[in-house]
Amino acid sequence: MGKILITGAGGQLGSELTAALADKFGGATIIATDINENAKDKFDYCTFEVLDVLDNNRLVELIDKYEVSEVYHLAAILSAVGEKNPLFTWKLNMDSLLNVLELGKAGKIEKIYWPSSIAVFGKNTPADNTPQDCVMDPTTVYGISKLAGERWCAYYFEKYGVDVRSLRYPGLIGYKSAAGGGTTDYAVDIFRAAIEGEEFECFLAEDMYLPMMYMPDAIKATLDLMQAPKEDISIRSSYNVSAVSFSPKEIYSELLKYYPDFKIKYNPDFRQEIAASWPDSIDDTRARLDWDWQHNYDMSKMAKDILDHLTN
Ligand code: AKB
Repeated sequence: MGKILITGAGGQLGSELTAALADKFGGATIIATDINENAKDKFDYCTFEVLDVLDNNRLVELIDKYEVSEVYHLAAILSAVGEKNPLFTWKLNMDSLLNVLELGKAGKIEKIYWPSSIAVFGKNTPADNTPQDCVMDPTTVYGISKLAGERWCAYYFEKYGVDVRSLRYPGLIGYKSAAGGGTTDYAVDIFRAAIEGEEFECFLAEDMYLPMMYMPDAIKATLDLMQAPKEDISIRSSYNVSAVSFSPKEIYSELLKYYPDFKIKYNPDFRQEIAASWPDSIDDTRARLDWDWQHNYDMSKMAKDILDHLTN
């Protein structure tokens, strides 16, 4: 096996996935890349390179230099921030994916991981227990780019045999890095407010259910999918994966058990409309059948684990 290159390694998912890949395969195997030079500080255990994913020549140069065989292409602009600059979001999310897929087609890399999202679903999607295959009418440019990206992944697999694998992540909740630009990020930020004794201003309505997943489960799902034998992967667009669903009111009530004086006020903004177009819960039977996916954390176990780590 050659080296593993991760784009967007300094981000919320990238920071933890890069560390998990280094634990599994050794730091010497890992090339962490990010557009932000300051991300370097996180990666004293592996190689770090600055990479703007729109700079295809630089990507090819790094792949040749380090003899990379696998790319985890995580760099993307997320749902909330994407709405502020739709055309650039489309360009970054799509052009960078197509560059990576082309490298797979050319035989320069053997395996690709690319994250999709519950943002591919929309207002006409069944909201409860959303099936793998159903109406998909995303309302954000991020969701449109993820849906188009899924179709490109399936296309490159079917036409050119590119081994590309993908998951439709729910909202990811971790405590190690700040979240950036998503609609589900309130569920990350609420923990710090509770610990610091601040009133939390929630940008979603109290009863807005969304599918969520604790970061260790997201990392496990990603590693399991990438390790699965090729013949077990029956979905080459992107797999539904799910763990828990909760509303702001429910996570707030959970935190009240630890911080009885914790206060919240609801001030829904444009992100409420985005959240309302996404599912409440996800049916991930195919992932469970194909590569034995199982989550470990429900909401209470997740909250306890986060608070244990942040306060001890
Ligand atoms: C976002 O909120 O944009 C992301 C996602 C669900 O893909 N966390």
